[in-house]
Amino acid sequence: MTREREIKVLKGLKGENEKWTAATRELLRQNNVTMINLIGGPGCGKTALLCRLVEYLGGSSRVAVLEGDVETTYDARRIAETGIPVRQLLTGGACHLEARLVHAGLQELPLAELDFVFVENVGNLVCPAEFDIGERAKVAVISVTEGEDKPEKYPLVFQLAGAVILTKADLLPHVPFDTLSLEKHLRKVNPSVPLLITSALTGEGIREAADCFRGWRT
Ligand SMILES: Nc1nc2c(ncn2[C@@H]2O[C@H](COP(=O)(O)OP(=O)(O)OP(=O)(O)O)[C@@H](O)[C@H]2O)c(=O)[nH]1
Ligand SMILES: [Mg+2]
Repeated sequence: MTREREIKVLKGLKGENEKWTAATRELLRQNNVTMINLIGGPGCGKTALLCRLVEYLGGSSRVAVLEGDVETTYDARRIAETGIPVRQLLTGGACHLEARLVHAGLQELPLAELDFVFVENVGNLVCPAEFDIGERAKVAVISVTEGEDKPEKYPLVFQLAGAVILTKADLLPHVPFDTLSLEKHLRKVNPSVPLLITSALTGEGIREAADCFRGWRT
């Protein structure tokens, strides 16, 4: 006796994401734009870093930002104060940006007039790493108040990153954070990724970060 069975075939979220990732890569190629995906936990200093970076990169390169958040336009307003083009992308609850939303944001930027688009992903060290958005590179951002062990505890973003940026270095004299220990944990998951030590407050390391990103244009 045969019994009817309903089998649900769930097309992966990732499949849909890959379609938009490919479209974005083509769009960026046509316009010769380098897109960089900043990923880090809530409050690690992504927006502050971008505001400082714009000062250094802005002299020689044309830069825009896509700001990813669950809610609010606070960060887009902070970036807008620097005078560069910015669009706020709201996920309405999702813990990461998906390629389709990023693609829509890019369409609203003057791509033909740009060299770099920085995407500030939703504050989260896990989910954003799992979703490509068509970027040239991911950058893992971690602050000195988060603990040296994070690369081993949240390895994916550190494995995939083209650079790791340590932020808030001005706080090092005041917090029990050992940069050499961070590097040891990082090397266990990624032996060769550059580690850049920065402070948006003092400007330390921002020039080096800008130079690193300029190197990705060639
Ligand atoms: N001392 C110090 N504080 C910093 C630095 N960068 C950021 N902060 C502070 O850290 C807090 C969070 O900074 P944001 O730039 O908003 O961090 P974010 O990663 O963009 O935060 P979300 O977008 O909410 O995930 C703010 O109070 C900043 O003033 C820094 O280099 N040094
Ligand atoms: Mg921010």
